[in-house]
Parts: sequence; structure tokens; C-alpha cells
Amino acid sequence: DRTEIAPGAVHVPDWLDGDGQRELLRACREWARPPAGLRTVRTPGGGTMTARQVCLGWHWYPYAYARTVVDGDGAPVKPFPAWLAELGRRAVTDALGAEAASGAPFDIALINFYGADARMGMHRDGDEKSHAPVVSLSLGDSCVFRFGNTGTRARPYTDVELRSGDLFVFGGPSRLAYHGVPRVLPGTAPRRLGLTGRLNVTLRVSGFRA
Ligand code: MD3
Ligand code: FE
Repeated sequence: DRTEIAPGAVHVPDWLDGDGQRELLRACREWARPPAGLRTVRTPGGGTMTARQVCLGWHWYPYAYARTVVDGDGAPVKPFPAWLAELGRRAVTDALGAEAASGAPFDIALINFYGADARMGMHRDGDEKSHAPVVSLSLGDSCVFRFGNTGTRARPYTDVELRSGDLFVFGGPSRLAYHGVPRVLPGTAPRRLGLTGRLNVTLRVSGFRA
């Protein structure tokens, strides 16, 4: 089951089965531990993001990448594991086909944790040098995901409910589209998963030199 909500933007509900979700959650819990663990992101304007984040491979801070947690404990960013690159390649193959998955391997993961009141405002992801597709995997509570336009932050939007286990891939003309998470739907996580709140794992290709 695969729905293209815009050119290059493909939603695959229930892509990860229960065991796959539990495995990824277990890994996220390890990555969240210090050093270089889960942190609150502060924006240059003095705001704080309500979703907390941990990075693998390259450390994102508003609005650039570094190899150390320059806006936190200063530790080296955690390594990006080979199995996660393989998972990402399978995801792109299933959503967009083998050709779209044939480029440089994924080398960045940004993992966002959303409590019941967390949101993410409309933004574009333009800090990577590569325009390769971005993979998004959702765990725990469902959310309303808002997909907009490339040229403007404004309407029209397409709102999609993302549930635990769902895959979304953003490639081609959708790679630089505005998007956000206007709300989390508390209490909607699968009981068996044992997660309160929502986790989103995005996999990206940096295009940076190692
Ligand atoms: C469309 N994350 O990490 S995932 C982000 O649920 C981010 O945590 C949201 O936006 C989240 O930057 C949305 C869906 C997503 C991720 C990356 C994209 C959509 C995207 C990059 C380009 C276009
Ligand atoms: Fe984003």
C-alpha cells in the first residue's frame, strides 16, 4: 500500500512490522543516552524547539551541520550504523524504486522525540548538500503531518496522519517542500510498543566529505 501525495512524496503505511518497530525503538533509546544524547534545540532567535533531538553521523544545529555537539555537551556525534543505511536503502527502493536508491548512502539520522504538546512549525530541510531523498520513519503516537509547497510556507496544505510503523519518502520535487507537524495525537501508540509520545527518525544523505 503506497500513496503518492505529491510528485516524489510517497507514504507507505505500516512499513515496519511490530518487531521492526520495537528494534528501532530500542536503538533510539540507546542513541538518546549521553554523551551526545537527546537534547533541546535552541534557535538563533531565542526560541526552543518543542521536539527534542539526537543526531547520528553529522550533528544538526540551527542551521548547519557539525561533527560534535556544538550546541550541547561538545561530545563527538554518534556514528551512523551500516544497518541503518541498509534500512534506508530498502525504504527508498520500496517507495520510489531501485533507481532512486542507487546514489550515495545515507550518512545522517535526525531523531526527534515529541511529547503530547510538541509540534514542529512549517520549514524546509535545506542544510544538506545532497538533494537525495529523505526517509522518515514514525514510532509511537500518531501525528498530523502537514505537507505544503516548495515556493511558499503558505497554504494549500495536505494533512496526513502518520502512525507507528509508517514510512514516508520525500524525493525529487518534494525534497525542498515546506512541511511540519501541527500536532501529536496522544494515547494512539500501539500498546505493545511501550512508548509514550512520538519518535520520528529521518535518514538523509549529507553530500559532505567524510
Ligand atoms: C519533507 N521531521 O526532521 S518527518 C525534520 O515528524 C522533520 O519529526 C518531522 O521535518 C517529524 O526535518 C517530519 C517528514 C519529513 C522529513 C523530512 C523532509 C518530511 C520532509 C525533508 C524534505 C521534505
Ligand atoms: Fe523537516
